[in-house]
Parts: sequence; structure tokens; C-alpha cells
Amino acid sequence: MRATLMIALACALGLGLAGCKAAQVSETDASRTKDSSTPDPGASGYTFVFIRDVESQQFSFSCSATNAPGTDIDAVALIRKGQTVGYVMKGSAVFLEPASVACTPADCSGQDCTYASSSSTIPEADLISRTEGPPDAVVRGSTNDTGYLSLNGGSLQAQIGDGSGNPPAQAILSGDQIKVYEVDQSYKTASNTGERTPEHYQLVIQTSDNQNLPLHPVQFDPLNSATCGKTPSPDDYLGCGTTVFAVP
Ligand SMILES: [Ca+2]
Ligand SMILES: [Ca+2]
Repeated sequence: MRATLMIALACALGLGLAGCKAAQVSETDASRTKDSSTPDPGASGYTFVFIRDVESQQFSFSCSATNAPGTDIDAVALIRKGQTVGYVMKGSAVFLEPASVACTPADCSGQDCTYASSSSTIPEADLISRTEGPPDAVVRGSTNDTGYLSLNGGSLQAQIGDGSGNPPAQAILSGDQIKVYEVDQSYKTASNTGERTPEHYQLVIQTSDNQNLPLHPVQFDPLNSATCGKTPSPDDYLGCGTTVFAVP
């Protein structure tokens, strides 16, 4: 980027560098002059959500403490004017393996990362599909949990369908909010005594032509304040547990 800026500056100063022509062409190319901070609607707008697990970078992270390593994704909601208008579209969720997993099966509690892609208990496709549609995760005591995928250092990419997660995919618009349901303290109930520590991740929205826009969190769940704090700071880029993000 620095070299590009230097070439652009040299061109602006009228210096005869070989890179000037390319720099001038790119400035008249609509796809490259679009302001990446302003999502626009329609097919060329932001239609993908991308969640990157960063929990293993946290000081407190431990593989042996869990069989659900990293961020546990239950659902992702698109919120418009205060109303939920969509959830992850069925069949659209894709799990992307990291270069190196946070926890190998042998590292996890019980020698199996039960809710991660390497699970020997639950098929990977089943786990990935658990991120689609409305939130439904349940943390159980003696039987297997349901309704979420543990990212184990990897990432999840998906599109947003309607309020039941059915097609077609819909665009994410400026002014929308995106709520990521991460299995956290809010999943603890009277009959469901299991609990999960809120975990950290980054949320990015993407266009089909690979423009990425990282979103800022604007609201944490109060039940997670011991781990996450009460309110995200304006320069915060990480979700923590179930978190609402703003689309600028
Ligand atoms: Ca976890
Ligand atoms: Ca779910």
C-alpha cells in the first residue's frame, strides 16, 4: 500500500513513473473508487458475513478445559430498524479451516473436540448446519449439546436468508445491525446448568467481489460483563459472547 501511495503521489506531482498509467486507470474504475466504508445495497453490496475465531489468542485460553474449543456459533441475525429480518441461510454456511487448528483432538477435554470440525462424535456437515436459521443451541449436562459449531481457530462464512433462514440471500444495508449468537452465559437456564464462557471473534461483512468491511461491536450481553465488560469501546473490533454489531 505504501508503494501505491508513493506512486500516486509521484503521479500527482507530474513525475514520469511507469506506474502512473495504472494508478490513473484504477482511479476511474468504479469498482475501485467505491468507498469501502459505505455498504451499498443490491447484488454488488455486502451479502456475506464472515466470523473469525480469535479466542485462542486470549490469555485465558485452554484446550484441555473444553470439548468446544474457540467461539461457539449458534446463529447470526440481521436486524433492521430493531426487527430481526433474517438468519443465516440454510445451505450457505461454509467452515474454513485455519492454517493450524487451535486444539487437536488429543488436546481437547475427553480427547475429542466434540463440537469442532474434527469431531469424532458429530459429523462436520451437521455441526456447520447448526449455525443456520434462528438460534436454537442448548448446552446440556449429561448428553451432547445441540445447535452450535465451535470454530477452533477457524472461520465461518455465510449468507443471510429470511426470518426462518430460507432463501433467497438478502443484502446487508447501511444502518442494519448484525447480532451473533455465541454460546455464553445467556445459555444457562434453571434446567440447563451447563454454561459457556463468552468467547472472542471478529465479524467482517463481504461483497461477492472480495471487499471486506470489519464491523464494530456496539452491544454486549450484560450477563457476560465479567469477561467482556459492560460496553464495547468505539475502537473495539472484537465480539465477546453474544454481541450486536453496527453496519455503518
Ligand atoms: Ca467454546
Ligand atoms: Ca443454531
